Amino acid sequence: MSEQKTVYLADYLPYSHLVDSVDLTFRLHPTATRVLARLKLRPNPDRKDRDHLRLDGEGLTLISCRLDGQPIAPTVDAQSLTIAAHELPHAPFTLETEVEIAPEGNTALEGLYMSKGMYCTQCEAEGFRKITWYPDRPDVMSRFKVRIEADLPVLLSNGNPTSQGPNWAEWDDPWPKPAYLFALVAGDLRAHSAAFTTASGRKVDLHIWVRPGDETRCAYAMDSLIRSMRWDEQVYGREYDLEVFNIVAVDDFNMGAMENKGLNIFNSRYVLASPETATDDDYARIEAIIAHEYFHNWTGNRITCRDWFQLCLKEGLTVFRDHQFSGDMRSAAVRRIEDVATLRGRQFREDAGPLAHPVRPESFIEINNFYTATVYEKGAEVIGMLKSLVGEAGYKRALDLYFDRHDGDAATIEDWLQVFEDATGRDLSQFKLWYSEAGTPQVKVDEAWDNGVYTLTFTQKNPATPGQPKKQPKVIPIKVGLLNPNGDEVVPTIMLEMTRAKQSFRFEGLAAKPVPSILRGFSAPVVLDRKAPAAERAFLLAHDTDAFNKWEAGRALAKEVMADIALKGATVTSDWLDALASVTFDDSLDPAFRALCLRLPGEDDIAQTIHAMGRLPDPAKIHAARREMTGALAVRLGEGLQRLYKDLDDNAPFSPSAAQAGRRALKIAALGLLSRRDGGKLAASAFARARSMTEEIGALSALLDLRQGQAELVSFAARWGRDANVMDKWYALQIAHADPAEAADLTATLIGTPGFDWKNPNRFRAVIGALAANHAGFHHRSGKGYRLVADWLLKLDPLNPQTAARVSTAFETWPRYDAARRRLARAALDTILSAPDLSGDLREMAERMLSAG
Ligand code: B3K
Ligand code: ZN
Repeated sequence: MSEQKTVYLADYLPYSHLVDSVDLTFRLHPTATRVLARLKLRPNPDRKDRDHLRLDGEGLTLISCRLDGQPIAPTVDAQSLTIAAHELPHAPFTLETEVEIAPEGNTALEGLYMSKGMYCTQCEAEGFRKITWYPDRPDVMSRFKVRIEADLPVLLSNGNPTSQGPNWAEWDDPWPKPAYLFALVAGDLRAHSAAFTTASGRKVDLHIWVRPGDETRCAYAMDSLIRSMRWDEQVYGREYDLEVFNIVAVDDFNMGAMENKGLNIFNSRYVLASPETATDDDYARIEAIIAHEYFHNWTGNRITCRDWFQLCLKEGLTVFRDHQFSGDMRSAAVRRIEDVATLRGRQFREDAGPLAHPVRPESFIEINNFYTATVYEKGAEVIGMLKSLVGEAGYKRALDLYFDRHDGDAATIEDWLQVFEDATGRDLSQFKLWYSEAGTPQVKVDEAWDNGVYTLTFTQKNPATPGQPKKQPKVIPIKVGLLNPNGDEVVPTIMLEMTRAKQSFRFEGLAAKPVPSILRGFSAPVVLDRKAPAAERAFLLAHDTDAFNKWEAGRALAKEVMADIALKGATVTSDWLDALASVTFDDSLDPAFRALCLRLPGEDDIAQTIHAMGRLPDPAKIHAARREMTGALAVRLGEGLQRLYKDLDDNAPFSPSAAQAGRRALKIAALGLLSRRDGGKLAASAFARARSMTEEIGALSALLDLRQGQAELVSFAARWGRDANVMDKWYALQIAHADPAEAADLTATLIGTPGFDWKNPNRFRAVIGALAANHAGFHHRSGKGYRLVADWLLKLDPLNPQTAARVSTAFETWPRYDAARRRLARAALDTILSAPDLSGDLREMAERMLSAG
């Protein structure tokens, strides 16, 4: 069991020594791998005190230790190896250790582990210490050379290959790096290869390594990689810096992917794609994640983080960059809407609950618990605001300066903000609050119209969050446009800069009271509090020139309708139905955009909205309200749906392009609604005729929503039973569409099937995670959902604490609900906490969640 120790940002101290070079030799064996490490060390001139040498290590069997060639007996405990200061030379010295580790038994998937006969590593954040004794912290950067010895055909590590022979290979990474970027892979793998010539004319060999048979499904990932490399040159002026770039796909992986220098390791679900096996969403995610990991080469690897509190320095910026990239590759408006929907669904939820924390936290127990939507998604939004405030040109100057000044550094948020101040002359002291204060600001909007003068008054409220009762006003860039009552835009987008708790902005010279379009492009991660009549929302949905706000108007209307039905038993309003009908059938609009408008707000989102209104959300009523709205929409759209479906159901050869994906998304949305009218006839035939996984899943979803599709589920499993990534969809889909009263029982039944390989994180998430994501099912009043998820978290925890802790966030919203549900959720969390030998990871999460009440 790991020890619960809180780490504080304020305690940062540079490391006692510098590591000039690291030579590693791996003699791979499933149960007895030997790791020989030769470190060249010298005292850190930045540390005036003469400190002892303390190296991190966990679960290592020390075989030998030599200092400058002489055997020594250092002090070793469960987490460290220490050599006392008086035993250390004042000058540079060499420390050699040999340890034994057992990758086969490593179920935590951190450090060196095995997945289906292949060796691979995951070191971020603190996994390198499970491989060898080392100062496992990001500010210790060093040059790594690696020798791998194993009876396997493919042996990979970071950097460039230097030499190889039968059963061995050597790698040299010329770029100093922290240990968390170390990687090693060994296995029987096949490559999909290509080449890239950088802007300055250097040739780079590109390889995507997969299990035999999968190499036919790598083309899209490779294409995404090449486009990412070109884009980073063109937009950020950043070139790749090694002779090879390797990507490896692995089936057992705790998260999406990892940006190890020159050797990215990916969850296979974010690499492998073919039209028959991957949905359009999968294609979009592959493109985004390939780009994200590649972009880390500069924002993360060449410039890394001084300590883990600075995580958003690389993650927020790299998410921001991958959003920009996807916006450039696809429809920027559609991407923005999707990104904001994710932000609200995950980060606003986090910010409103017991797990809320600042973009740059100030303390943690287990750093892996801070790879959160706040650090990533809100971290990216903060950079978006910074860019809005300093403008395109200012942003470019600041980024150029950042790369110039900090290449090779382990940097901080202070360094990051300093380059913006130096490049633009702007004082960012107030802006910095975005990094230190948690919580989503609420911005209330009031308007006044008087004698041709239109005034918008904003009032910001920054709600209390755990450990932060009082907040200060933030800088909020609010992009606004004004429309005439006839629908013309009278004031095109301008940015209002809010810096005080309450602030007014005047617009003069208007002939009529305008309709405001506020927070265009979602220019700040805030909640707008503005009462607007349904007719005005419908007007904006029809006329707004800002695509985000056009969508947002329909969204806000839908949310109001859903909340009214759930809370007051109201009926579906014709305002909303009519407004949505005109968007649905407006062929001048992008089909992808229309599909997004037809996607009703999620149930968790409505629960959050109702809670923010000071009311109790009832998951069953919210679920019923959403179904009722879908039914009413199907009736309102009527015969037009059939026509729309036919128009979109073309025979064009498959392309993963955003344009074709948008048409498919609209077609599937139409199919879902049509099914409400024809009892599922069309969906059943669409399933039988499906030519892509997107269509197959779309048709199956429509059937499952009608409580049909059993035969289709059987045929799907018969066809895809051998493909784990596809079968994950089969599990998750049934649970997502299950009747809330049956969701937990269905999950239990699926758990009983032989395919439920719960030690595989993807499968665990596809089953247990899917139940947690079925809002009304998980929060069903029986408490079955809570109990089942808690039981499985406890079962997974001893084997894979990181994934258990991650999935436990299912419980983060428990304080929102009624007393009976709260009691049940508390009981589930108490059961978790009372388990003997609970991991530090899951303990920290459960304790933080319980502290809310
Ligand atoms: N940097 C990794 C995440 C590591 C998570 C460690 N628990 C992937 C990414 O953000 O690109
Ligand atoms: Zn990242």
